[in-house]
Amino acid sequence: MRTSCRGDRIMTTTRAVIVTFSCFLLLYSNEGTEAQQPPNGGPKTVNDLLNTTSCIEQPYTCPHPRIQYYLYTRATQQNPELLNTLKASSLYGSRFNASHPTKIIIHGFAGGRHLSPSTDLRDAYFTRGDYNIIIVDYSTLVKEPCLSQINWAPRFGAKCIAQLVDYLSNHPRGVPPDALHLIGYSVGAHIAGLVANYLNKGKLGRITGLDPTILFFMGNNRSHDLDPTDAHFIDVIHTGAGILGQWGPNGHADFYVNGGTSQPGCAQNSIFRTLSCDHTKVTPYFIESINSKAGFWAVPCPNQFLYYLGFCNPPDDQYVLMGEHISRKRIRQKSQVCGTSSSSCPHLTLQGTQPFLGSFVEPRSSLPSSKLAQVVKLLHCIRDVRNSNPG
Ligand SMILES: [Ca+2]
Repeated sequence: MRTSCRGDRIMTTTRAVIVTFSCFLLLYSNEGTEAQQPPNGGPKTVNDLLNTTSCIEQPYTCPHPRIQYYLYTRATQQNPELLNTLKASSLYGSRFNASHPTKIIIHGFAGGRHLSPSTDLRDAYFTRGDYNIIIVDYSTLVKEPCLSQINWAPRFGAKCIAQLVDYLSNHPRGVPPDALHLIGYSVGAHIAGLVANYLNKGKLGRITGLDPTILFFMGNNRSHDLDPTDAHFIDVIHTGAGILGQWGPNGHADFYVNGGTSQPGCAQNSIFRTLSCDHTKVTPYFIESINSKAGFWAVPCPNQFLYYLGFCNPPDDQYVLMGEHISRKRIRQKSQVCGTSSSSCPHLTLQGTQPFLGSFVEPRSSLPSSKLAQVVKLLHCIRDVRNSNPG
């Protein structure tokens, strides 16, 4: 018993250190291009993080004043409408149009409705056409970590967003859950998945997880994070997998950009900046995919090792599109072909009974796939040679 308690304390302390380290990495990452560094006198120790201004105060009921829903349409781009989920008149009086696609954006640490990627996502969609863009703004809760609520706060946020989904679903001018596309970045990706746990009826249409954070969610209980049961379709893009992002798989299709862990242009003079850069790089990839003519194309591949060895180089018709306009139908067909048999799709065994398409992405540009693979291999060789001769 004594050993067990001591073990528990060690585990708790270790977890607190990991969480704190990760929190600061996320906090200092450049999610919000206008994000400010914590002022002097901010939290400096683990104890300081137990009760910060980012902790949620009572009453713990939804809607909560620090979790707000701002509706943007092309007509109201500069003047969003604040939705009140307790009043039917709120949606009646808004520019919400059920005939337009509806996107719900959930930011991550140090994010907010005035910050990228929320703003860039919104602008990219309006460049494309008419949408209902709802940005969930909980910026005052993620200015700094609140360790005392570290497990509970994301669930509470998800519970409130589920109330928004129910509100839209029950409203005569609203839309059902399967018409919704939730886009979550970092911890926001997990919050999007957690929403499914609190819906009164229906199932979400689509969730896009942008590098779901590894923080907080390291167990095997899939009700605690983003998994394929949370929506009809879930696509996940990994750019900092295994460091600040989860390795996955989390969805029906998981995309590992450039191998999923390290991104071009992210070699910085600080390890903090390098790791956070890999994590945040996921947002420009997805944002660019909204209006990109070339698109980001992915090749199915069982694992990273085979990818780097150049064994994943299928014919053109095997590629799938990543991002907003994902080749959903083709991915579905592949999943059905693969089923859950480990003999035809060995990588399925990684996911148990869930269909999984392991994919690795390179921007395809106009090069044919075989030529592109040669270029990729050449770049990897140059990198390896450089790494082996640091001088
Ligand atoms: Ca889940």
